[in-house]
Amino acid sequence: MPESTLHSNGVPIVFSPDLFGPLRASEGLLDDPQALCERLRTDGYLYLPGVLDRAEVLRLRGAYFSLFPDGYLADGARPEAGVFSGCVPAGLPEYGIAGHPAHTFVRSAAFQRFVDDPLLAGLAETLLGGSAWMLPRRILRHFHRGSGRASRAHVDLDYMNATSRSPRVVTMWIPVGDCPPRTGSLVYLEGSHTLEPEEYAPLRDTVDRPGDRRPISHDLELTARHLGRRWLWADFAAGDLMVHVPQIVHASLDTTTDAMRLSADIRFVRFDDVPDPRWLAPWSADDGA
Ligand SMILES: O=C(O)CCC(=O)C(=O)O
Repeated sequence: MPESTLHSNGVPIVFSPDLFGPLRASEGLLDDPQALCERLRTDGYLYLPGVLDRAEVLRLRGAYFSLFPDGYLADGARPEAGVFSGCVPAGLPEYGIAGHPAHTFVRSAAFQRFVDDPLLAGLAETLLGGSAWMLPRRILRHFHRGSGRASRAHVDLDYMNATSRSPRVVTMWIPVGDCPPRTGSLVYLEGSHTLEPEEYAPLRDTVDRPGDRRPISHDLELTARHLGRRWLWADFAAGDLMVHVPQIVHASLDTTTDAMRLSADIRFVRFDDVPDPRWLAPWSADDGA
């Protein structure tokens, strides 16, 4: 991408080589479990382009956007394209709460079938080194342009630490549709899984959500400069899969395209660990977890 300005939570960040770098792709290691585990340890993430069935992912996208009332999608756009009309129909419930399509969708057979892909469970077991299961709280994240919402810089462990700070969790982030940076892609702070939490603790004092100590920052440039690290990005496409460890700092960019951002994140834990009880029920945007 040429040098330009992106945003996250409405805060600008210049897309320049000192602040952004490319994610390293690891799909070539899929047949080598040891190398894959080593890569996850080294990078804190696995970027696996094209490992899922693109047509299947796009079908899921279409099934979700078909649930919206008339007027939400642009005139003539197929649900699979997920193009925003610019208008949120009156009466649509708050995002992700009971009655909203995202709340319905994570409880649907179509979504369950999709996340039950044996490739995902097999990969989790390889990476966790033993029998693993998927936590029932699976999040669907949908942003349209103008919503001013994105995920603040955070580590997953700060949201799953009720029982222990067990590192035996892997998160899988699945773009449900093409998701270049301007559509609101996920970005990872390079090598940040090796940081001590004390190193980013000072950033939490200026986060735009006073009273919540879990997010690290809503300001991605401040975060990058404070920690002297770049944000790693990719031009995600439907069919790509990201895996990350719960200690890596990540965030998302604002959606500024007509095409909407849709993704799912799911987490696997070892059978022999006690999971955080907040992740044992299906996701609802108002579950407070
Ligand atoms: O999709 C997002 O914006 C955030 C996802 C995330 O934080 C995760 O998958 O752990």
